[in-house]
Amino acid sequence: MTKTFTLMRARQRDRRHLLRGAVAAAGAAVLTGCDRLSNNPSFVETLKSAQNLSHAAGRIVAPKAAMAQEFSQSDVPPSFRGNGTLDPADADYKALQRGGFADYKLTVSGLVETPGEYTLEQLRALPSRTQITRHDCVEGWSCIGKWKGVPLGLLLDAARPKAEAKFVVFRCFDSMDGPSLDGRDSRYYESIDLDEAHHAQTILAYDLNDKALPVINGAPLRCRVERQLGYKQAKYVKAIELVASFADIRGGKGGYWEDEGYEWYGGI
Ligand SMILES: Nc1nc2c(c(=O)[nH]1)N[C@H]1C(S)=C(S)[C@@H](COP(=O)(O)O)O[C@H]1N2
Ligand SMILES: [Mo]
Repeated sequence: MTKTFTLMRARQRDRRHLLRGAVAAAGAAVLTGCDRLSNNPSFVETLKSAQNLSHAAGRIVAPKAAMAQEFSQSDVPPSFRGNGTLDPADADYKALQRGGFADYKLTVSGLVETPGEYTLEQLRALPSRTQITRHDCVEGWSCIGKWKGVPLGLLLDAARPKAEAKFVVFRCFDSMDGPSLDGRDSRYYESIDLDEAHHAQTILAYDLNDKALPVINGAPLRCRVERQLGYKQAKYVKAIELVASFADIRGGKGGYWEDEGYEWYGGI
């Protein structure tokens, strides 16, 4: 699938979300009117400048506690597709991979009272959640998988976010433009807000389909944010960082694909 095509898809989604945003913004406005408003560039710019508006509208459609659909064991195909990075080339990742991830540590830092580090063994010893869900990629494919991992909310409770903390940023191992080309950081990253981070189905998964997470799917640890699209499901998670804003991180849009034009709230 070409980048142009995926960006086009992202723009179509964007437009749909702007429509929802318009509904929220105009309150009683009828949809046909909003459709026309969304074709008006200055109105669209106003909407875009309200950072969380489409996000807020998504919340009206899908309230905070809504659960993503869960499936049964018989719905799970024998293998789960891989997409995006399938085998990070970065030296630090390669070193951990050679050691079977025994030296892996997840770092929790940023706007928290108690920063911390967790080995995989420690993460596996914590209470876990298992969920069979459908992954939807904007490129037009879906796949059902059984994920097991530690609820992100649990790690956040342990870290005690400061009052200013609003988002969780996932820092990944894989460079998207080749490892450290000219020293520029192109590692995959993503972000979600604290409500989404505390949602029951938001987990850091270490198992897929009853086996340790394969490298193609993000070993040793990947995020599952089940109410959102594929690109939000950060693989190869190296660290989580709590921030008040992501405006000064990289392109400022809250994620690798967001910096390329995808929407920050990737609601399904
Ligand atoms: N670190 C990292 N996370 C990532 C990606 C990636 O390239 N690197 N691709 C994203 C996209 S677009 C999708 S659809 C899913 C693919 O997950 P899978 O390989 O388990 O199918 O991971 C998401 N998370
Ligand atoms: Mo994707």
